[in-house]
Amino acid sequence: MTRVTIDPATDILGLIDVQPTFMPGGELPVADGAAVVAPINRLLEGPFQHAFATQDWHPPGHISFASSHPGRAPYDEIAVAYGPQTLWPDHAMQESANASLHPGIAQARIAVVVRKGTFRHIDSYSAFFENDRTTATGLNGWLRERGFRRLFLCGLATDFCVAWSAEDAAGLGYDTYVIEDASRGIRLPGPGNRTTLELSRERLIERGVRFLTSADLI
Ligand code: VGL
Ligand code: ZN
Repeated sequence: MTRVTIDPATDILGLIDVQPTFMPGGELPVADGAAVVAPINRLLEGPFQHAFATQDWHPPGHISFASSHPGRAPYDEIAVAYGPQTLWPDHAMQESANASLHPGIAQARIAVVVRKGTFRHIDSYSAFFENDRTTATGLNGWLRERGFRRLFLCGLATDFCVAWSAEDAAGLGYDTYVIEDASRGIRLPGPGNRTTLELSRERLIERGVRFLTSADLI
């Protein structure tokens, strides 16, 4: 990837679910998940002047919790009203300490925080739409009113919430980038002996999302 010069007026850094619940010691730990904090802080002190952050923020009994479906286990897939739903350990519990933004993140430049997954009967991976693909979070309106046109996404997990956010962002017409060294994936096994990380990367590239590392941004 060639270098990308950041224009702080129209480029924004998007922190997806940088919450201890998704890091080692949390309820749904992503391997090496805490490693995203240092590169994200460098980006927040460096080229970007504006960032948004999402927080996964689930009520008790949330539809995505395996514990809400008797006889089911985490990582099973079930059918719900809006399609397939992967089940997870209970995580990102509203108002729990592990659902806060990671306390090591420099928050000065985070202009808006969007909470998602707050409806008990709909999961939400994307920063833009809940998993029914129609309930909007409002982030698109905020970004447009503020004049942002290029989104640089990072955080947890690359193959779920970052990927779904990037796919929606590209579909909404933003120039969309994923910063790989500032993201980590869950890597569930998928079809054809491939992981959800590999599958999501391919799907995103097909949709015009570009992958880069934080060293490419100046
Ligand atoms: C996420 C699974 C369940 C994520 C959130 O942040 O990628 N994954 N909830
Ligand atoms: Zn969740």
